[in-house]
Amino acid sequence: MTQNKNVLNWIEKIKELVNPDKVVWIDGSEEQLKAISAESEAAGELHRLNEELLPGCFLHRTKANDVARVEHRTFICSRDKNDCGPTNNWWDPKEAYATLGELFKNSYAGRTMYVIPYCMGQIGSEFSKVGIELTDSRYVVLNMDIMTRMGRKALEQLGGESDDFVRGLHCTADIDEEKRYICQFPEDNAIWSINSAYGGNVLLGKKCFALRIASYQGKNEGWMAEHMLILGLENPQGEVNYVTAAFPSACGKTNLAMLIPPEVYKKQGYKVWCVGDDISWLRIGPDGRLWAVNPENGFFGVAPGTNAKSNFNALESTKKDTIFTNVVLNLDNNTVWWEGLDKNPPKKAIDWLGQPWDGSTASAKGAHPNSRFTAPAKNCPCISPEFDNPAGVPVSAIIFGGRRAKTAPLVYQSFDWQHGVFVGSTMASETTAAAAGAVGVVRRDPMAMLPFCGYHMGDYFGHWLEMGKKLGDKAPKIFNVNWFRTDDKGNFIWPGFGDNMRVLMWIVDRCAGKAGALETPVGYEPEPEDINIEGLDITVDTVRDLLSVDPELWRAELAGIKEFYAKFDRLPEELRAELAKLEERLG
Ligand code: SAT
Ligand code: MN
Repeated sequence: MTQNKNVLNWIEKIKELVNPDKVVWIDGSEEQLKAISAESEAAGELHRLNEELLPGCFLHRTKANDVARVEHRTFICSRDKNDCGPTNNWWDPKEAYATLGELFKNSYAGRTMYVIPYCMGQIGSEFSKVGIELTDSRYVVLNMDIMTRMGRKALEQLGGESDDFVRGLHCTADIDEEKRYICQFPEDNAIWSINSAYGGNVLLGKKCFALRIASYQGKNEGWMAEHMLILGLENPQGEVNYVTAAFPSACGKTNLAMLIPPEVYKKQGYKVWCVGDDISWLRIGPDGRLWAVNPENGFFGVAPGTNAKSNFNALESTKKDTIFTNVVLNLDNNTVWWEGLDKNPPKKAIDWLGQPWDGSTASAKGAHPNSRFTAPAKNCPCISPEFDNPAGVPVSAIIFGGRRAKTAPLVYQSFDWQHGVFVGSTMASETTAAAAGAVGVVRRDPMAMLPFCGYHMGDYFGHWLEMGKKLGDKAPKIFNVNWFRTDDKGNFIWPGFGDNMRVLMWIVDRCAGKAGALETPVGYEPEPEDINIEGLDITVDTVRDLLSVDPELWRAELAGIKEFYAKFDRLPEELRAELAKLEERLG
């Protein structure tokens, strides 16, 4: 399929190591993909769902020990340990290659090697980047088909001479968690992943390339790879303002990206367009503004909690050509179900572990909390007309956010870019099921990039500050939001979901110079009256509460930030200065 010697030589070398029975190049044609899904079905890896209700859809179950990303087994293998930084696991590349080399040796014996050329970003765009993933998993092939632009066209994008592609090697091996490794080699443009068959560990175009490797490339090439959704907010005059937002995994990026405006805005003609739900590649455009592209081609969304009310557009996106992973199989009509889909769990069903399930056992969940759908972006009813625009969309605002039961107010704006970088760098969130480990623990997750930054986080903050200097007065405004404040009983106070648009409206108006603000120690906040609550059953006083900044809690926050910053040997001075200023403002 290609004459590119760099590609062919690399594959030859890997073949010698892993010793496949057969090599199949993925050309991206419909016949080939159909044949591969039929083989998967025959092998019991995929279960075909109801062809009338869910045409082209399949269910897949992973092994019970393989249901999320494994951050403690994810490594940045930079030559110099200092380039990896204090927030990543470092492994000497020589040792990593040696250890994984042993595991990969003959790992493909008796298996087929699929060669997946794929493109992150639009085909034909000078900003796009090509990767090649070698895998023994048909499930990976079929998911990569949904998540990326793949096949022959990706090789054409690379061209016959170029060496600029990310070399991804994956093997399912025995799915042995003791021997599971996800290794990034930023200086070699390489990723090696073994002993997993779950999402972010094996769909190498996603977190491994489009964030870890790409963030490193971005630092060297003057752009940014961020864990951000992109959405467009269209006003009744037809003008669209774009915002990006960084939240940790499973904190509602997909929901915000596809939100349906509440009635008060819908009736006036407001619309929301989804450009992306997880990853943004950001560059300074010819006009000096910041422009965002979604390098992906599909959504790998969390299923539980997704329903017609929480995210109608995501649910619609999963109605055809979608792969469901670790959800419930409804035996009555051969469809799928998960907690939070509706109030009628199927009585005759199979749970995510493959066991009979009757929907009545309140204790055992039918779907895994991190069960997922892989759906084509083009299925989304509100996909932006700019989705395929290689130039991307101009960004007016960057929003940070996390899950905080207390402390962080509903929304505030940073005083300027530098302060905004401080706000992003000190982001914290309560952990979710998207990664292995305890759920509900507060952890610092700068820019939601803690598990995804491919180099030293201190240098990453420096890169953010640098980008701000280049953008000057054309820089997007930076905000922080928190939809997750709870009352004394632990109930969420803010309604969330589509109503988050009420907060976005203040943000967009601020960017346009149309909304006022109050100055607080942490940043600019709306006047409570400036958040439109028409049609909600909360009062202005509730909004005032949601916006409150409790100095006691914030002093505790300061202590947490100091402790976090103390980890960094390479922390930009500007951020220490911002910390000192915050301390001063809090008194
Ligand atoms: O598993 S993924 O990394 O692809 C999804 C996520 O954790 O955000
Ligand atoms: Mn994510």
